[in-house]
Amino acid sequence: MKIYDFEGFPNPARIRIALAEKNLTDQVTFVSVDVPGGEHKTKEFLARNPSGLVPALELDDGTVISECTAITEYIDAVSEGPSLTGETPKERAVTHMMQRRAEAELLDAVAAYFHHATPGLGPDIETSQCADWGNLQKERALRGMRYFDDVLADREFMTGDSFSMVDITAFAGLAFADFAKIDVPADCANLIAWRQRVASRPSIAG
Ligand SMILES: N[C@@H](CCC(=O)N[C@@H](CS)C(=O)NCC(=O)O)C(=O)O
Repeated sequence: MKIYDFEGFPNPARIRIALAEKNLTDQVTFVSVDVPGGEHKTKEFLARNPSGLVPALELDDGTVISECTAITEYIDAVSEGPSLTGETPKERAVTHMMQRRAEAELLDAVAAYFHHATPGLGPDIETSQCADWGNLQKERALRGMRYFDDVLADREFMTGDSFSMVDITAFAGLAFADFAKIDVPADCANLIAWRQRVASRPSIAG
C-alpha cells in the first residue's frame, strides 16, 4: 500500500494516526506530494485523485482510494485490533454519522475558514476565495466545538466508551484550528479534557 500525503497537514495526519492505531505504519510506503508547491494540482496527481487533495491510498492492484473516511474504513477492515469504525450495524451507523459531523461542523469548517478568509496556501493555490463564506465557516467551527463539548459531557470518546475515527477527525480539526488561530472556547471543559486524553495516545504522542 502507498499513501500519497504531505506530512504535518491535518487530513494526512488523520490517516497516519489511524495507521498507528492499527499497527500498520510499517506496512505502508509514504509518497510525499508537495502540496504547498501545488503538486496536488498537476495532471499526474489529478489522474490519481481527481479531487486534487491528499491523502490518497493506492492499493497494490492500483486502486486509489481518497477521502479519509473511506481510507480509514479500508484500513480498519483489513486489520486486527479494536475497531475504529464500529463493530455492530448500530455502532457503524453512529460512527459514520458522527464522523460526518466532525468533518462538516469542525475540520472542514476550519479548513474553509483557512482557505477562504486567510491567505491559506498562498495566491497560486487559493484562486477562488470568498472571505464572507470563510468567516461564516469559522462561526460554524466554533458552534461545532460547543456541540462536541456537549457530546463529551457523558462519555469518554466521541461515540461512547471506545476511541474511533471520529476522535481522530475531531482531534485533527482542533489541531487545524490552532494553526488557523481559532481558539477553543475556554469554557469547553469537556472538549479540552478529551483533547488531552487523546493527545496522550501512543498513536499521537509517539
Ligand atoms: N475530505 C478530504 C479532505 C482532504 C483535504 O482537504 N486535504 C488537504 C490537506 S489537509 C489538501 O489536500 N488541501 C489542498 C488544497 O486545498 O488545495 C478527506 O477526507 O481526505
